[in-house]
Amino acid sequence: MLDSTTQVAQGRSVGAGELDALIIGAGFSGLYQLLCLRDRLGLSAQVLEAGEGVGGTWYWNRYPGARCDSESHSYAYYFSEELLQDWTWSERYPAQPEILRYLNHVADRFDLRRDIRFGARVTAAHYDAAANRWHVRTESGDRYTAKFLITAVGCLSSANIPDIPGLDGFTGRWYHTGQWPHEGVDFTGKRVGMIGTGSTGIQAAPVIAASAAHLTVFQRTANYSIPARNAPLTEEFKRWAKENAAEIRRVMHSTPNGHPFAIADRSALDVSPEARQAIYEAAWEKGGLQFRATFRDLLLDKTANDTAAEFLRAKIREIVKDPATAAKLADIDHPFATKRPPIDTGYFETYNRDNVTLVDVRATPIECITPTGILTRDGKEYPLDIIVFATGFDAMTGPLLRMDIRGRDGLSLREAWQAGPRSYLGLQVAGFPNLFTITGPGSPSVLCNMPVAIEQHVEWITHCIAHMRAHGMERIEAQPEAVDRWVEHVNEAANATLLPQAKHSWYLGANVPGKPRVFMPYAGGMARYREICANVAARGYDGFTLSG
Ligand code: NA7
Repeated sequence: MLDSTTQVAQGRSVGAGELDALIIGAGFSGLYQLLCLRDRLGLSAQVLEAGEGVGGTWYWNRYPGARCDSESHSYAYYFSEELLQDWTWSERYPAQPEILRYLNHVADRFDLRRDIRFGARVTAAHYDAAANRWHVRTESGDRYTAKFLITAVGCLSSANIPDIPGLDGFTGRWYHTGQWPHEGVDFTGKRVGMIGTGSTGIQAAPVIAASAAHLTVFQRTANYSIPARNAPLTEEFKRWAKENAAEIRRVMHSTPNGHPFAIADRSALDVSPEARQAIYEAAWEKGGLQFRATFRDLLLDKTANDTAAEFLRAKIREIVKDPATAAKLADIDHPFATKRPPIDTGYFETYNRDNVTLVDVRATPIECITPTGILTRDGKEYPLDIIVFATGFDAMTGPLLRMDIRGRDGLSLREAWQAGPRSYLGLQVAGFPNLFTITGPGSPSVLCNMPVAIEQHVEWITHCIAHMRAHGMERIEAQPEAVDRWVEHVNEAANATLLPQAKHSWYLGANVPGKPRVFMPYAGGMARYREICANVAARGYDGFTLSG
């Protein structure tokens, strides 16, 4: 029998022999990591990308209404002044095609494409301790060898398609929003059923309803949403963003969630009810994720949170004309922002259309998918031509665990993370030397404006590898005690907030049956995390073992 390393080592060897570094994924993370390692450190580095183009999340998520919830001037790389000056966003929130154009622009501008292999889905990566090398294999059997392996696989790239009986026999068409056909889907004259009311469903529903004959939304958990108030950017704003890039970067680096706005330093309970209402009204009018920044204690104190939650529930009841539908939409069972708070363009208004129906599948769960529709437990069948699964992702750990990653002594990541992800700083896992996980579980990642989290990780990894080279070090590995301490700290940070109170949140892995319930991202704030990582490096990579 072959050992695991030998199995991976079989197959066609590709590329110019052994590489210094192999990067998995060509989204925001992988592109910048390639640039840093190749052009700044002079390493031989390559990216393996499953898609046929760059973009990662934005390559796959082409569903109707797909748009970023971070404001465009903050949803960009800040490492290059020239790049900041030569790219101009057109809207307050960038739509998927514009982000994809941006990432293609970045790939061309920095000549990255020549070191990216497209259509190369990594299936296995095994560490050979004797040689201190990673052997990586793709779906098509190509194999690569590298000293450093860096996963840039994104947090939301493994589609969660619920196991509902009958899907195989459905005679219509069905799609998951995260695997959307490139040619688009024509909803004209179709009866569409959409399952899921997270950020994606909330973006997609108004757009689907505008062209479908009928849209039935299957809601399991009612959700808050705040108007995005998207609009074209004015020439004045575009100029301001370019002229003030340094200040915008400073603000993003100083806030807990990496957005370009500060959190107000006041408690929701220290102002009068009238003043609070006025503050919420102004934030509602302004729109966007900034609503969360109105008070410093919305995620820390349940009573403070209740004031925001009640304001938002009242807005739903005000917008939605049918009281029964409004009641279902406003029956939200978790504190505001303890699940990722969506922002929308006409979501609640969509339920005032004659061609839209809301089905509460918490009250009457989906029994099965029939050949012609969806049947709920009360015996009602909803006839459908198309089913859209806006059911989210096996977040954070899913993209890593679907590859067969094995560290020392054949230890698989799946075994190591059986009871939930355990990492040091979200960057390394004990037993997996020279493997770095960009925005891995245990780092701020999804609780932060992603490009900010990504740049910090990529730069930290780059400095770490530069340090190793300067000191003749070949291997770096997280120490088990450092992992234990970090996991404890990640838990403490989450428990200091209201975040774990949303029992069905994907932050906890609760959306995927059988997944361990562990709060995955680091909730201590991006600014604090940045400082922790910088201190670890300054102390000679405290908590890591470096060896020659
Ligand atoms: P989310 O936020 O995970 O939302 C998925 C939605 O699908 C959510 O409403 C789920 O209900 C629902 N869902 C999942 N499985 C089922 C089944 N089996 N039956 C009924 N409903 C189901 O994913 P999104 O794609 O919207 O957003 C992901 C992130 O992308 C977002 O947070 C931003 O960071 C960008 P549940 O709440 O689990 O009861």
